[in-house]
Amino acid sequence: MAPIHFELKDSVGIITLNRPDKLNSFNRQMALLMQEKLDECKNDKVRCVYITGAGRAFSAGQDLSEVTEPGGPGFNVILSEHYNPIVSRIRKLEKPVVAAVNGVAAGAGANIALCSDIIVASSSASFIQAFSRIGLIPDSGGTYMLPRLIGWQKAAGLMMLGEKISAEEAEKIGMIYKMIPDEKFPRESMSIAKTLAEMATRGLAFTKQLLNISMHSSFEEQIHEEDVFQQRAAQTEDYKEGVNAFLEKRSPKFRGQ
Ligand code: LHQ
Repeated sequence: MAPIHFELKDSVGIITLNRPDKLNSFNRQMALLMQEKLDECKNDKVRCVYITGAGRAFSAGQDLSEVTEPGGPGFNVILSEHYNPIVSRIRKLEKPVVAAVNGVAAGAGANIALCSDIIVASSSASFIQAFSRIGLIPDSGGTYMLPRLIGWQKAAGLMMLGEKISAEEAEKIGMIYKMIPDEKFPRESMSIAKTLAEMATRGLAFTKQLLNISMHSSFEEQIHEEDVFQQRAAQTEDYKEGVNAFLEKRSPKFRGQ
């Protein structure tokens, strides 16, 4: 059974973390395959990426039995070759990435979700910055994303205390976009991805790039970037279609161009 399952459906690239008996914890093979699949998602046929987990977990982060195995990947490669290339690909991918957190998300598993563009979680899901419990620091972009999502104080508390929080709490503090009741989760989370896949893909990619840039720019720099990207958006076929459809009082048919 491949540790990552990939499927393209209705222009959504569905990446399923697939080691359910290990709570979808990452080993080297899985981390490298995830990078491969994210690269496949650069293809124009994919207009939204949807990441979820098989079984009861989203992901328990690093497979801790692998790091203690003699001959297993060492700390000198785990971030540089496994997690950093994954989260960097997610942030750079020029299309929306939805993390559909179906169950517990711990350690690097939680932070891969937090690096996605839109994070939704099923009502029974939970998040835990498990690192401090084993003497490690939060990685996979966690120290960058978490304080920006929920503020310094909440981030420091969650990262230092390593407390598990529910999807409901995660929604309340702004860590995720929304919580969806378990019974509706597969359908409604996928419906968000399908909606995004039918939208103006390049415009969404520009929005994503602007959000990335906003992390480190001044107000004046940011409004300059908005000017640059708005002019690019205005050159797209989808903008022409969007404005024509509005004027003709019909629904737009975006093609991602
Ligand atoms: C696991 C794991 C797991 C192996 C559950 N590995 N077996 C970067 C730099 C370098 C090295 C290290 O890693 C990193 C990045 C990281 O991600 S560090 C953080 C690694 N992750 C964790 O510390 C989380 C550890 N797991 C947990 O805290 C809990 O298992 C969670 C909260 C995920 C789920 O709790 P429960 O729902 O109560 O399940 P459980 O604890 O009973 O786990 C079920 C089984 O899965 C159990 O095995 P068993 O044989 O007893 O059924 C666990 O040992 C195994 N498992 N996580 N990461």
